[in-house]
Amino acid sequence: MQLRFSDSVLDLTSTRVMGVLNVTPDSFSDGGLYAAHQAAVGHALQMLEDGADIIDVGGESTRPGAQAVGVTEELERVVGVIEALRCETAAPISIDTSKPEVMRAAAMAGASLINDVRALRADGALAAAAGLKLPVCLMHMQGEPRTMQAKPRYADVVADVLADLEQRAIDCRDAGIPADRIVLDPGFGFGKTLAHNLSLLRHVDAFVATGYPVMVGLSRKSMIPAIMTNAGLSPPVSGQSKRTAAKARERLGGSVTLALYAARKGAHIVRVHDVRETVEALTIQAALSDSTDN
Ligand code: 7PM
Repeated sequence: MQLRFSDSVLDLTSTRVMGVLNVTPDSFSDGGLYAAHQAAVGHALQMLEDGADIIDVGGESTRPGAQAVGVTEELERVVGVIEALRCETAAPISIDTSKPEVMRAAAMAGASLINDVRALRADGALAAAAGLKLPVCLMHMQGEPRTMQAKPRYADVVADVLADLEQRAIDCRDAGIPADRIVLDPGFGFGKTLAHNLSLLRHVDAFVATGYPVMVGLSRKSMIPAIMTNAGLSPPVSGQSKRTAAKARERLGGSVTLALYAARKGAHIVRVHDVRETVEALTIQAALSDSTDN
């Protein structure tokens, strides 16, 4: 299994790591856009040094209940970062967006992959992606970010999400995106309860069985504290008041554990914030499965 970019190929025989680069005003520096861009590029280069295989650049917060971001603002956030990063590295850069204008500008700036949590459902997105001839990651989401966690319902979450993604892959192929440019993602936390997320994770192999490369995003998601609370551990603290760094650290062990489990279930790409720790865990797991006893 491999993923073909326009100028390179990513071998997916072992699990690959996608590093998350959020370029939102709060995520890097309060010293203006230029300083934020510089900090973002620095962080991306650090993730590559730590072993990331792909950098996922995102300028729109898809957090449940988040404000929609306008095209101009999203373009301002991501295009400069992709251009600057492209000058520094040949590593594949992914653009996390649903907007066709952003897809086109990102591709011009050097992006190699389109990662869309709305699976190219926005007006013009499917045609834009097909025209750009870039590989696409189709993520499953039930509902819209603002309301998706209200009452997620499935008859059979694994079968339903799988059927939705397979249908979407067919729609994309009909629109001219070849099968070998399609990646599927169950969309953990996007219109799913904890029970839904756990079922999907236990059955990641069912997604792998489709023959498409499978990506998963579990890093720092709320299912981690949810599991701990259910186990009677880590009493829920007032989430809003807590500093981002403290929250991230609190979810590190859970994030690495979930990434490792998904990799064992055959996931080809794990999308993570904590690249160094994830690469370390995956490398150790690989050494344990590869080595012959003596
Ligand atoms: C707040 C909550 C901020 C959740 C950001 C998020 C995925 C993704 C995201 C995923 C793919 C995050 C999410 N999640 N793209 N973009 N798969 N393909 O945790 O699971 O980064 S945004």
